[in-house]
Amino acid sequence: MQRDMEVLLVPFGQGAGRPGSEWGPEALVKAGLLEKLEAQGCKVNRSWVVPPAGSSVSLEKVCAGEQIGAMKHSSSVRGMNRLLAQQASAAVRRGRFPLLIGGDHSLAMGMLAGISEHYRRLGVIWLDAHADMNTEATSPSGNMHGIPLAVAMHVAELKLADIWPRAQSIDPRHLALVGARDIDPGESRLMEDLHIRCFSPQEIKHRGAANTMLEALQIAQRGTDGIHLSFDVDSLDPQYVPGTGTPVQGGLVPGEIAAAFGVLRRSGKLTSMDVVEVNPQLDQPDGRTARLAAGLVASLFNR
Ligand code: EXY
Ligand code: MN
Ligand code: MN
Ligand code: MN
Repeated sequence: MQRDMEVLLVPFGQGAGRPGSEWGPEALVKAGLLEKLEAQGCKVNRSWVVPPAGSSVSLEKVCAGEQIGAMKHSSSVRGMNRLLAQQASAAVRRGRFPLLIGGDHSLAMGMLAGISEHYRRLGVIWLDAHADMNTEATSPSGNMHGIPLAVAMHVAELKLADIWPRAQSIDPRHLALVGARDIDPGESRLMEDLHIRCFSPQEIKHRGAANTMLEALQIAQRGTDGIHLSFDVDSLDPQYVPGTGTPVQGGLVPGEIAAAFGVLRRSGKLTSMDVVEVNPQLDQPDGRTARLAAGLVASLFNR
């Protein structure tokens, strides 16, 4: 895997239903993630993705635009993702490995929008307790972090192309969900219609995490020229990640994520990734969620 990295730190959490994930990047930096990557020989170019400090343009103004239906903070979410898409696209153009440190999961829209410009077909592995593919019409919460995959597949009102003009939509045939266990009715209908492969925690525990990730990797790499890993820390069981905003019982244990990441590391096939939904305001005082996430992400780049 490319070890010349563009680490995009995005302190933004308005896609989530509760505040706090905007402090995720700071917590992951404090947990030593960047030093861990450098210790594995990665060249870490870091940039904070916010409107230039002191600029007359506030984040709110950058994000001006009409509300999309009932989706909360939709104009600021879209604006922030436009900023991110520009930087993600530039990172790929520079030949670097884009790593997004969020922030809530709506930021995957900006990553996929900017990165997809540079690939004929981009595969996606979505590691998450949730399917994140409600549309504006089916979302039960109105929170934008619940729709990024519907946006990425161009089945929502909002499209990747609204975020980055040269974005390409993600083909559901190149998408694998790993760990999903809290799926809304609208999402399961979509998953059925689009024949999206979803590996539940039960299946993962039965087959083993490494075997499961091998199959997910085959799905994401068949006919594609790049693979994006979207790592939502709530894929882990809440007992290990108290610091996340939408915990769901029956999740994966750290050893399973580590085994799955070992398969991805050895494949060398990942071309970009994000780590999202760390919410330090909900974490234990010892910062265990950020520390666990930092260790797992760095393990993907072990020499
Ligand atoms: N499916 C629920 C919704 O759409 O509101 C919950 C989504 C949680 C999304 C988090 C990021 O994974
Ligand atoms: Mn809100
Ligand atoms: Mn998610
Ligand atoms: Mn989730």
